[in-house]
Amino acid sequence: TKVLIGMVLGLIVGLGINWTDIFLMNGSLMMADSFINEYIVNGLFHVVGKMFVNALKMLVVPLVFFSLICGVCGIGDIKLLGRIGTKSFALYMLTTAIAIATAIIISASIGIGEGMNAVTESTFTGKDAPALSEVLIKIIPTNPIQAMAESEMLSIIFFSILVGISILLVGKKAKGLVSNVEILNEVMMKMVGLVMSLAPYAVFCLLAKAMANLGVDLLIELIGYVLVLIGVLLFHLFVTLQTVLFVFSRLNPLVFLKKIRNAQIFAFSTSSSNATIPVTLRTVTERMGVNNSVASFTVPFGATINMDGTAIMQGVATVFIANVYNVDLGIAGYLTVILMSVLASIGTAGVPGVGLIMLSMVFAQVGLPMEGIGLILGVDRLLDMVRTAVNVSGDAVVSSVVAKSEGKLDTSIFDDPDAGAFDV
Ligand code: DAS
Repeated sequence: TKVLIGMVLGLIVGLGINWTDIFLMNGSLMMADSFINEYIVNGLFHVVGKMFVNALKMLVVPLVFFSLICGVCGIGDIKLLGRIGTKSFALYMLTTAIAIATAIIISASIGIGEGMNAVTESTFTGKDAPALSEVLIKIIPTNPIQAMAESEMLSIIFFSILVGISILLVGKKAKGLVSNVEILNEVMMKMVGLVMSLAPYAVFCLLAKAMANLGVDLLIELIGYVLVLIGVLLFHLFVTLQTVLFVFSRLNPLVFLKKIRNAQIFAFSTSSSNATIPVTLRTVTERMGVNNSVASFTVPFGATINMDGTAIMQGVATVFIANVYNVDLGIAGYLTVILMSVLASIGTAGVPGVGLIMLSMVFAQVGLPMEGIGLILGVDRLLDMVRTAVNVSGDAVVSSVVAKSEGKLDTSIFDDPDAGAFDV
């Protein structure tokens, strides 16, 4: 709610300043107007907003590094990686890739954010999106520390996964190390929480500044962005995920949606897939009949590496900001965004607001201005709730499909709409 208040106040103050610019034509008030623009809008608001966006970027490298090692080590021993690990990993990546491709195709064909022609404060030299071959080669870092220093995220993701697998190969001796990495991951989640607690103030400043400079057409564009994003999220939830469910396992989609309602409600209200794990686990085992031997792996694994809703936000936001700032990403650019978002969703821990942190990483990779984050920050906290509910729905779909393929789905439970019903 504090973020929503920050958002509404930011819009009002920004619009107010924008309108005074129009009406303050006579001499005496001109001074006040230029003071407001000079020292408040492009002074205070600009500084606070920039500091918050920097704080988001500050979190990315350590967050991805520790949450990825944690996620891979969470797989347990390498043997478990076998059929269940490979199947769920492949399905998680498939649904995420379909999610973001859908998001990009729909938002690019609608053309959201076009005609805004916003300019960034810094003369934004849009570095051309790197060629895909270049992107693939860079996945393997020559110097992992340098990759971290330069936020080369694909290299960091590759290196972190390799570290995780290598720790597993060390076996029992590394038990202490694994628990230390888990603690460091927890430290990073707390740090995300600290930074996100500043979001209301940052949202106010970033939106007030953007509105003061861009006026009411930004508001109209933002409403378009929110509507398209929610539309794509719902399309993915009711069409894509149901199709995957039906194609792979002939399970009744309508019954499925009724059964996962509790997990979706909890995810919506907490905006955190991680916090929802206990509810998702209980839903998937007691309401859907997935055997615990599968669910205990696929649900936490999904909460860490599977983020269909987040990938959709990253697809829509990238198209929106590219159009607002008139940056032509081209096919190679969008393919890089799809690759980045799928990989970023692997490294995104399921806590509130991390999707936005990963978005700054995607923007950096394809050369979009960081200021763009400020434009959508205000509405993002609202959308985080919807996309987290979509994230956990994807976890539940893949858990059911993998269980069905392993003969570990109790269809008598699944087909009974009221089996295992419970309240959160
Ligand atoms: N809130 C994150 C989650 O828990 C998703 C996001 O931030 O995009 O899944």
